Amino acid sequence: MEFDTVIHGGTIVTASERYAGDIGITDGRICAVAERLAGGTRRIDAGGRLVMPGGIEAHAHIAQESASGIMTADGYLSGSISAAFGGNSSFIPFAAQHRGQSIDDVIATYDARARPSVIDYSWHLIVSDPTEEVLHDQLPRAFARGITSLKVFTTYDLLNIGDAGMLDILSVARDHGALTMVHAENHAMVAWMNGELGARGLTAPKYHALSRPELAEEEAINRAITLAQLSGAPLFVVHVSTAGGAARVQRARGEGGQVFAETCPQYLALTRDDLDRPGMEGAKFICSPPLRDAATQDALWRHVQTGTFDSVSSDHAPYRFDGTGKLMHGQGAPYPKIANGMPGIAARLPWLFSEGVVKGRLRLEDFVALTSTNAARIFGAAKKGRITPGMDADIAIWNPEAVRKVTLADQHDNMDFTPFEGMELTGVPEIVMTRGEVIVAHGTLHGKEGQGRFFARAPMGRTGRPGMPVKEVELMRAGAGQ
Ligand code: DUC
Ligand code: ZN
Ligand code: ZN
Repeated sequence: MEFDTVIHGGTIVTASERYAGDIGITDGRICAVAERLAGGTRRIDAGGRLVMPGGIEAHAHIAQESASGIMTADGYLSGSISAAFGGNSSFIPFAAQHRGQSIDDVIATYDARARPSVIDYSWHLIVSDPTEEVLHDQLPRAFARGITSLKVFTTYDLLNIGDAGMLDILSVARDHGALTMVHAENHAMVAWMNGELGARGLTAPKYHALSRPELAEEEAINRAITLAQLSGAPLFVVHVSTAGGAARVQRARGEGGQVFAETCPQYLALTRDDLDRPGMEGAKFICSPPLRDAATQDALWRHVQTGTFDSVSSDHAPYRFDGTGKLMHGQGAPYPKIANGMPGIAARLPWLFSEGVVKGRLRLEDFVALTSTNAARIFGAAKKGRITPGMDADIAIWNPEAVRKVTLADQHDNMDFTPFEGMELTGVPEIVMTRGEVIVAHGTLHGKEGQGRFFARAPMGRTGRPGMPVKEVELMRAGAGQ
């Protein structure tokens, strides 16, 4: 067999095992994995390093306007380059519907925006306006195109769709094998806290953390899971930041629910103390849900280690520390006027490798599962996230011993700060490939603008999760002969 490329001499790591082996690649696909492979037009010597599936970033905001109209600093060129330097071969950012927009127009817009991408991409929709047409005409068309996941919000004035809207969306998604993701925080509790803090004149960045209590997330996760249970739909809870929220996910799974969840490095690496940096510096650390405390970090780590979280995603939401982003409402803006979100697409994998694998919290196989394989499985990326014949050759070769300090320049994004600045991390993705093409090698970009491709995703299967039956719904169905 002749190969375009052979990667040889590495330790292949998958979500289930590690072994010494070579990988043969032809036409962008893995076509052989064996102890030793001869040939190859190009031979890449992995030199004993780790050869893993390239990361799949399943939560990133790229070329996306917030509901209040602030554009992210990264478009698909800089966002994908930053992702690639961070060890990712593909990503699934959001395509956001704002009220009044049709889903078809949203997809056409992001189709154009994503063209410069260096890595492969798909989208999760954000649905903020679930009209009859959206539910029964536009969404099914998007699902048929392979955009098989969507996100809803329980908070923010312009995004929150309410419990009834959520039930409508969950039901439509269920009928088409699509997955509903949820940003879960109780809107009224946050609004009430904003009022209480404002009345006391407490509007510096650090009060953002108080304005969105852990209780608000725990309540909304419980409610989202309960609504998913009633509608019999699968659910993915994004950016879980609380022990109570994670425990609720864990309980639902124990009861048979098809409930998935992620957390993010910032909730494990940073605390609300970071919001209390001098002057407006704290604004850099404003994200929602907010950073918590050390006890919550410990609890979240336990959930990462014991499988409550399927993935660790960056929630890359790049708003610069200037008038285009964080400081759009001026230097002394009160926290409710400061854009929510922080960058992290390049830092996600090196941070998790260093703090997880190198510090002995995670096995290498867990790292692969949490950063690539699980996202591929859950979001229906059938050709990605695994090293086995037939898969896209999306591969990252890691030097597990190289030590690097996080700098802004190393993020290769369009930001003017990184919240991970100065952290010393062990483990570097030295070579990153997308469909057999080297896009990053030893700190140099080889990927070309526009070389990334959209990938369609499959609907979800239901096998293996019995679900959480609801008596009354079963009686209703029986009564209707369904
Ligand atoms: N939720 C996100 O997922 N990202 C940025 C801001 C937010 O509220
Ligand atoms: Zn969110
Ligand atoms: Zn997000």
